[in-house]
Amino acid sequence: MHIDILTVLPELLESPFQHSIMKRAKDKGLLKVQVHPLRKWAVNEYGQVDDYQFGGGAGMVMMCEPLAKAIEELSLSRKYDEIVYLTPDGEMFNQKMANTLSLNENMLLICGHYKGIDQRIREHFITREISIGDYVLSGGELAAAVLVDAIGRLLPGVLNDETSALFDSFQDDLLAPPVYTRPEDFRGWKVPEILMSGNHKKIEEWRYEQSLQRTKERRPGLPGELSPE
Ligand code: 6GU
Repeated sequence: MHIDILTVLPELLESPFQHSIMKRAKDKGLLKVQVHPLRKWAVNEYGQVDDYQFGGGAGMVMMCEPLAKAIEELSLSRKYDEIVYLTPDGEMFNQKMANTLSLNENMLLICGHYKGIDQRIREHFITREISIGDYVLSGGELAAAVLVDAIGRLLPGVLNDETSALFDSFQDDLLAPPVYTRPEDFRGWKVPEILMSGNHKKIEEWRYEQSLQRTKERRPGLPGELSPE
């Protein structure tokens, strides 16, 4: 998968994809992330990409021209399956959406800033608007990083048995069960006996029960909790 990210703050996205699983995805050639500074398409020599909003009011709006030029130029090299605008009024991101988006070949992510981007760009170029939760971030960059991480780890070949996505929280609409490692007794706090039994069938049953119970307590609305089996 190839992901282009358009941003006024490219520095903010230098590190997130250079570690751990994202690094492995990159090293294996399964995921390429390219960050493009929007100021490259600025309207003047001062690097201007935003302006006051029509109708008055506080806050700047990201202008049409830099965004349109950037999107059109980037679209010459790649046929995008989705051009995504990260915005708090977008569709709420979840695991199901990550699964769907992981099937794409090429995506362009656009990070908003200030009051957001001119509505005409949203109407004429953007194919999908996504929010990562009901709170406001100062810009779309961290949201873009969240998307790339959640999607990147789902690409076939990125995870191995040890890190398999099959047992992630949410993958079956249930939260993951509790986990333990050595020592078996830490300060008198013991690991549940069943996990030391070697009975894999019983252990799986116990984990499933724990998942159900956790989901019921913490996220009663998740579909897996409403209809077990
Ligand atoms: Cl995608 N952008 C911003 N600026 N804030 C957010 C968000 C996105 N998702 C939740 N809050």
